[in-house]
Amino acid sequence: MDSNNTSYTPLPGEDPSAGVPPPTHRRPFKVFAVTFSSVIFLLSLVTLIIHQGPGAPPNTVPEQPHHDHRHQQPAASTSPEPRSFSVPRGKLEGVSAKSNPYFSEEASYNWTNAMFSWQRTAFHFQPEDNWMNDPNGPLFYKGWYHLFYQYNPDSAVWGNITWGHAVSRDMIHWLYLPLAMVPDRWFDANGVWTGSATILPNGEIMILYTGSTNDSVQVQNLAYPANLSDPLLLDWIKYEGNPVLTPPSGIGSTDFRDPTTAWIGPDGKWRITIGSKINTTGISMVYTTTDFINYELHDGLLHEVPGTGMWECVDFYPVSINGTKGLETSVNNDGVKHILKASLDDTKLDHYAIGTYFIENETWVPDDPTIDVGIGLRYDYGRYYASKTFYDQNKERRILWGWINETDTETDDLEKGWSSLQTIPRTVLFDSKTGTNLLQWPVEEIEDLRLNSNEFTEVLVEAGTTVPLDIGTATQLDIFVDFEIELLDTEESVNGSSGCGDGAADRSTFGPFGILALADETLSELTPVYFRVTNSTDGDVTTYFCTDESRSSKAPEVFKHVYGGEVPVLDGETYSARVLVDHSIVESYAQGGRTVISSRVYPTEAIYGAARLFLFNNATGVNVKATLKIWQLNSAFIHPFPLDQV
Ligand code: DQQ
Repeated sequence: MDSNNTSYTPLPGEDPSAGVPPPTHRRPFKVFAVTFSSVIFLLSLVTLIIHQGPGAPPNTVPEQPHHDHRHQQPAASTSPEPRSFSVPRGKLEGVSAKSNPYFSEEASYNWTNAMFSWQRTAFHFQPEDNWMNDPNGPLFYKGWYHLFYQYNPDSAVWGNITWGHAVSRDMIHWLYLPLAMVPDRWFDANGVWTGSATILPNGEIMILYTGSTNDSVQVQNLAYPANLSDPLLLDWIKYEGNPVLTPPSGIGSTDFRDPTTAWIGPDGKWRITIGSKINTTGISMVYTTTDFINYELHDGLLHEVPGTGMWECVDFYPVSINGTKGLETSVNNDGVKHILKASLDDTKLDHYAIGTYFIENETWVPDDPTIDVGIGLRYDYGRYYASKTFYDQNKERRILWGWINETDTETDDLEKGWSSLQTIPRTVLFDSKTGTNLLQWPVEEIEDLRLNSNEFTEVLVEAGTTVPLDIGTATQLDIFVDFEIELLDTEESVNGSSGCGDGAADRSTFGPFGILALADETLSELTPVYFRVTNSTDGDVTTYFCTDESRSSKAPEVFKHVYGGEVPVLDGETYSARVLVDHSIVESYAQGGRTVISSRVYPTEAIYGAARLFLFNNATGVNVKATLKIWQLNSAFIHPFPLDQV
């Protein structure tokens, strides 16, 4: 990127002479925001709140031009047809990386440094620069949360994979440490790939990770801390006898990766599971060990699902059926269910299912085979992959990490100099009210970032209108919103299409209604997060929670999707959402975390002080009343660890 780029037109409220704010040190533009928002709010009252009769309310989210066709949810690209593709990096090596093809020869949008800089997040974990993918071996040790991650120290694209390392006291503010492991042995010469940590009862820590060997065979390796008295766990020793596991007979040499955290049975043996495939059936194998060096492969599989392809980053853990605390990985009794998660290499989606673990024959059986692993529930219906949980013994909770890839092009990533982030760590609990899904929720520590807040009570959003929310700048937010719906006197009663429709502009009787995040004042860019309620003639009501990226950016090369999934709304519940806005990520939780969507968006105008927040209601048959509490969020402190001062 040319740092002297002159094509950039300063945004309202942005002082071009002030330069670009440093990526990890943003503060809300408070003074500007108050003035700007007040003016815009008054203008908006005149121009934007449109009242019409219930018969023909206007469409508050303009439709896309006809050529920009979108498919039904969950995910459909709205980008122009790509003209030149290359094989995504990593695929040839039997592993996933950036899944979108990139435009090798096409000019990208005329991005400015200020636009690129704005895209960097303020409170999501990102390395200082370059490429990151899967979270690895998360653990809590001697007062520090440790996060390792798949990291290319040389470039903003996948390759030369090492283990990056950072520590935190609260999983929000992070300190980068030196690389934990690099590909320096024959058994990981082509990459130190994904793995998990197990803390043994005697305090030892075992890390099992996949190495891609000098011959690109996937093997499992053991590593352990050089010095257990070091709370930072700076140095790691790779076991001299590595690899401890090679692909068993019948398993492809590039289809054997990502060992889980181990759990121990009453027989004193540890178990791990590793994902693979046989033809197109996704599988998970179980190994037992007593010393993490010698292993026995169990006859039969923990589980398999035909047609789901290679299972990457399998995760397996118990959840309490009625409790409110997370469980250590080895807990197994009548009060628990077990979650099996696989990251599907073919679709790049993370699927989980709820079921029962039978340790006597090392099998797991789903509660409902129609929503088995890979064909039913997802952790996140947006851009999300390669997740991993760990048990946080510090606060007795299970924490879920997930990798959020970019949806721009590799070309843009190389210009920016970085790619990917991790979600806000989420607590995971079984939803005892529905009994059919997990609840994910941002860790409570994020609340320490809260600054000032605004509250709005029962704001009427009539069918076909938008309502601006006067909150100042809207790039770092923690939004809580509750919607109540009020039926209009209309002939319409049945909503024909299901799912998220064709995006937020696709009107139906009972939706969509929601918020417009990262919108500019003229609504030329916006990211709707919304509910869409559908019913049928026989009275079944289904609610979908969705995000529509199709108008999120004017940059044509950015991939844009309509994302979403079904969300249970129980009798007496309002339609509730929590939305974290952090520059280029909009992370949305419906009904207390039953359905979650992470969206990456790259606005060109709705940035810095021009980013605003609206309510919208594009239903034809209901008015909605919205009650909100919205906090501005501070930036997290994410910097190198001052090791020279220790
Ligand atoms: N990423 C790692 C693999 C894993 C994949 C390589 C999932 O171990 O299967 O970077 O994103």
